[in-house]
Amino acid sequence: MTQGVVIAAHGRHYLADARGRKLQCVTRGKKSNVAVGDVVELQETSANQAVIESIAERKTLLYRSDQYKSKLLAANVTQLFIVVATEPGFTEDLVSRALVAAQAAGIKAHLILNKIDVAEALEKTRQRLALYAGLDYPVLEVSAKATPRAAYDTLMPLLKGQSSILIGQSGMGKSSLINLLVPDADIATREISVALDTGKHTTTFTRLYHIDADTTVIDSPGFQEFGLYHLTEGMLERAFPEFASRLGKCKFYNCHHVNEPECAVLTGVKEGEIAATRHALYVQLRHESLQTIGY
Ligand SMILES: Nc1nc2c(ncn2[C@@H]2O[C@H](COP(=O)(O)OP(=O)(O)OP(=O)(O)O)[C@@H](O)[C@H]2O)c(=O)[nH]1
Ligand SMILES: [Mg+2]
Ligand SMILES: [Zn+2]
Repeated sequence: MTQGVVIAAHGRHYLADARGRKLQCVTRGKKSNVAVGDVVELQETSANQAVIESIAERKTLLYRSDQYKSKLLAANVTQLFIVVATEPGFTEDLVSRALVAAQAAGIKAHLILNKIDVAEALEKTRQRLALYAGLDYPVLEVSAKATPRAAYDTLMPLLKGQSSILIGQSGMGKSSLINLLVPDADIATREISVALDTGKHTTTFTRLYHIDADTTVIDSPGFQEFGLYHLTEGMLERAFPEFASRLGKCKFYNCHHVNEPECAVLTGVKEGEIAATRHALYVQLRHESLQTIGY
């Protein structure tokens, strides 16, 4: 048996790194519960091919889900960077959902505001992000294009010694930032595009890069939806940091914080201490979590 780390996933095809050797992998049968970042036991079948026999216990698992199934984003990451940009515009709903996913997975989250060189959209974008800064999520301002050196200096100290993933909508600049942070990322990506038979400009598969022995960073394809059907009500209420000081203070011990009388969370919304948009998202996510079929 060979041990490896899954560094790329495209459908049910995987690429594993076994001490520098790249092995194309498949799972046995129809199982597809492997995530980039997983440590796996491999049975080599030919020169550069292997079967994934088992997955080591995960420290963390970040994933999305719809009503029917979950979609694994990455295993064993210690922190999440949500990349947004001045343009094209981003959806706050997706940012908040990603933050909830990180919180529920026990992963520290940061926001990166990229393309600050687009001056005309900068102030408006900062105002939209003030909500998250107010919740103590760090917001890092960079321009991968105009000031790459400064972007590197801002991000690299945060990445050091960590396993990070960059996520966000398409076109925000995740891959541009990865190319700054990882020497030869471009070449590595092209190699894998060939190996996994893709090859477009926009990122179509999740890919892990080693920066040094104890530092990794994952690039991921842009997403338009971030379902969180797998989260229970209890997980949801704890995934909103602005609810924390109010939990347990509602009139009813099993309060859902939706429309109950004397609800401490709803009081917070009414008094303006909890953003109405965030509470509305909580209500929506709770609704989704009750629709789940087959978990
Ligand atoms: N003006 C400006 N453009 C940028 C900056 N960073 C990236 N871009 C451009 O934004 C576009 C999208 O960048 P990518 O890095 O491919 O975005 P991505 O988030 O990886 O997109 P997907 O792979 O589709 O999810 C490209 O045309 C980049 O050249 C920046 O700092 N300023
Ligand atoms: Mg990309
Ligand atoms: Zn309540």
